[in-house]
Amino acid sequence: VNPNPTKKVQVDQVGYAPGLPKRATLVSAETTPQTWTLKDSAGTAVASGKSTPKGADTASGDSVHLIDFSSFDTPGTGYTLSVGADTSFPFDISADPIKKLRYDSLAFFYHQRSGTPIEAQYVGDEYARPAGHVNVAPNKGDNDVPCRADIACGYTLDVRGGWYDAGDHGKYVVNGGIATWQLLNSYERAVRTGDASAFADGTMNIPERANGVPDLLDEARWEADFLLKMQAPDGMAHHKIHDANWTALPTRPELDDQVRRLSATSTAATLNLAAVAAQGARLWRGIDATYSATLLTAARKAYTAAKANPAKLADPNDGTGGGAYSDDTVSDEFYWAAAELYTTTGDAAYRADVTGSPHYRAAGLNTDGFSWGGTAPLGDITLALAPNGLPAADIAAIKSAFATVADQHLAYMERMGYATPYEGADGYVWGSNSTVLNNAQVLALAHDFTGAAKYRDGVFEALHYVLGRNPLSTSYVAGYGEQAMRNAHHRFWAHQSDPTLPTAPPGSLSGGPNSFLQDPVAARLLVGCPVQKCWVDDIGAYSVNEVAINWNSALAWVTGWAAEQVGR
Ligand code: 9MR
Repeated sequence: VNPNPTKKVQVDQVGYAPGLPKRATLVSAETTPQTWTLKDSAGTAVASGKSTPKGADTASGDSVHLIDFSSFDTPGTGYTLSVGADTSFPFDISADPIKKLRYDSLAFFYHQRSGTPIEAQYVGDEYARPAGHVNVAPNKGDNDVPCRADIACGYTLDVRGGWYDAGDHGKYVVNGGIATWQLLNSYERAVRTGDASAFADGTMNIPERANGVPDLLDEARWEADFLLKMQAPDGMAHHKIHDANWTALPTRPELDDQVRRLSATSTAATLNLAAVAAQGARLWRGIDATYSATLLTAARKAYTAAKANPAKLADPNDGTGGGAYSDDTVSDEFYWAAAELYTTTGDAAYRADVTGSPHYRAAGLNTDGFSWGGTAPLGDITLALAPNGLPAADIAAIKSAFATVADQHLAYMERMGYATPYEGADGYVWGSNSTVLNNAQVLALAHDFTGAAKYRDGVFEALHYVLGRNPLSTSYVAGYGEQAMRNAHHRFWAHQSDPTLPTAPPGSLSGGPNSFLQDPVAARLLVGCPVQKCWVDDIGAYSVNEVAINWNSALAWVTGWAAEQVGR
């Protein structure tokens, strides 16, 4: 069924960092410890030991043993682990791959830019393409977009730019919001830890690489500018803009001939704009004061408009030509936006909305973490990270909630065959790899707040899962690992549909196992799958193998954090 053959010895196919725990999983029904051998690239045995039988593992359906080879710590490439006749994929003991992935995961966003040519000098010939959606035939363009007929807002908007959300050509304010926030949060955290030089001008391959501004801010601004353009005259933000009908695979962005349409404004989109614009206002304050002021004005206006329209929900059935991104609970978006506005301005009114929110002090933080539809923890993270005037005891309570939830993750990870901060007792959702990585961010913050090594080790366990220590012996990050995702659901990186087009570029993250089988390919191939095996590397399997900006932003945040830990 799955074109990717599986191994009996499952390792992170990319690398284990020196000085940190190194674990692998053996698939075996034996009830007694098995002898494992670590070999170097010449095939010489350099270490050996015994596995620990763990029995049947629920998430994978495998009978497993744990292999712990932490005591071997000699950097090198091309190591393998063997048990009997079974040998793992090769891997490095090195911090270098994670330092590289920090940048490749960010490069994804330049690839996804709309409204501008993607130039070979930044991405290489195979990924270069003309600008999409700038009104060059057959494109209809995002220059002058009317509202959908059933809304008839009475104006058109120029909403060129931004990032395409995923494998489609839609651009969604809800989702653009969390993705931009996560990149900006990575930067804001790095400023506080002294690691901001990692994102300095000239660190990324983008057109703005010599403009005197940190490159991560430049990339985030590409989307922040789009979010600003989605603001209606009344201060509300349009929920999304996308094609009138779904296009076929493949469809190059510049050849998309569908009519483009704005959906109605929504409270959730408006609060995403308010939150990100307020966050951006404080980050650009000392870098571009004019832009900072523009962002803050837009954020205040959006927040006011959302309070006047507190329950304007996006239509959950509006899924033709683009995703719905509907969300029936917006108290979390209100909290997030108020937290960003209060942190940036110190205004009493925003403070009252923060402290009066049911989400205050990470009240609802749990092992579900955060996502595009659940954004309260983003407000908590900002309040815990950036100086503000809230009582020290309340900030301490937020930080301790992160440690409490991180301990819950570690407790079940201890029991899992393929340890990852997503137990999946109720299944794995669409984009499960982002759940894993967002929960890894919770673990990382617990480490930041407490200094406890166990949380750091949990973050690296999550990365090992994503990079190949999983029951499918697959790295979910393209270009990383011997058997890595290639055939992402994407209209341009559609090599599987058209061999003249490229595969997914290095550093792009597959959505990952989704046990609800929500596309025809998954429904045909994956019936009965244990949750961690509900995945296939097929371009048609969009509910398991798409890429998306809010997933790569999670990968970028976590790899940036991990690279900092191992000393870049
Ligand atoms: O990530 C989204 C996931 O949480 C939803 O369950 C799913 C179905 O509504 O949509 C996902 O987002 C997709 C969006 O709707 C359209 N662009 C591609 C996104 C990633 O698959």
